[in-house]
Amino acid sequence: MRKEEIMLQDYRVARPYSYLQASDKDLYTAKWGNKIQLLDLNDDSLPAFDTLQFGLIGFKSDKGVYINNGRPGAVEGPREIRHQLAKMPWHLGRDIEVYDVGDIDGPNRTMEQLQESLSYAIERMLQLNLFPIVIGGGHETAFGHYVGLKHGTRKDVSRLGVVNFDVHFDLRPYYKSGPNSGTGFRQMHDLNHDRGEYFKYLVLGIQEHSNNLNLFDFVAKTDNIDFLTSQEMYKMPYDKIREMVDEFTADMEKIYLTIDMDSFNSAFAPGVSAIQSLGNSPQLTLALLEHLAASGKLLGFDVVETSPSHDIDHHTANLAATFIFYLTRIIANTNVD
Ligand SMILES: [Mn+2]
Repeated sequence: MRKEEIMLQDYRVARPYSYLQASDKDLYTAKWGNKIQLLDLNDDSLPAFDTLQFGLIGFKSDKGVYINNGRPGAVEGPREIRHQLAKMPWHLGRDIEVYDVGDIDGPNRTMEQLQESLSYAIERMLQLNLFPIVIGGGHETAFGHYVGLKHGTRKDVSRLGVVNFDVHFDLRPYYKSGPNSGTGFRQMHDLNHDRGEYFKYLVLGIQEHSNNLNLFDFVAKTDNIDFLTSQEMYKMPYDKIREMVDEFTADMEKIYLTIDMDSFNSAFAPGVSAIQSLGNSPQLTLALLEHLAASGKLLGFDVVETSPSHDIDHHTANLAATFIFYLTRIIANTNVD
């Protein structure tokens, strides 16, 4: 009878993709592929988990990249990153589970419809006490993910901040082009500005040669948006970067974290929508990611813009999976209710 209550749009339950292997009870030899379980978000008989568990969801869209005149391909990111993740050893112990809840997928739907569908799926995950790990998709993933976190989190959390590892601000105005993969954070800004609500946004890894001057102008004129360029990060001691991040995120109650794979040098991440000849180092990024995760403030994170058809020997998908491996380990130890 109550079955009608939850009916997520554009939602595909995870199929037992070939990446999943038979269960291995021996935690010393198990891999992610032996441990990941499938879960149907539309099953309303599911009780919420008593303790925080992880939920993987794919966002199968590169429509925003296409509208933004980038090279498409990120629609296959979720499949390839899952394959890389499955091969990693299980370090999460016996009390943590990872559930693959499937994909948001709709080849004939608009980008905005898919973003809305993602936001409802994220709300449902929070309701179940599943920590959302969204596997993109173009960076249009971010707006859907963010809206879901904003609406789905406890009502007493009013200061949800945003940290983005990216070459681009993704703050482009969208009144002419319409929303796309380069406008998500402007949409977040506008959404909150119109409602008089909290918005704070930090971008780490900006490349001057990859952003128009009107974006630097917008950032300079707007409160609560800050950034470090990739070149600044290269020259700064690690502790200084960490201090800057800590200062900026100090008043955030919760953090939505997003990692654009195009923030890395193409030598590390060739399979992206927009290649980068300079770019952040994966190790520095990982150190900062671990630091952010250790704050206990992360509410959800995503890895976006992996484009398998442009990848070389799965380097980019593997790097994205590596971040999931390390982030989950820290979140499991710090986000204890
Ligand atoms: Mn981006």
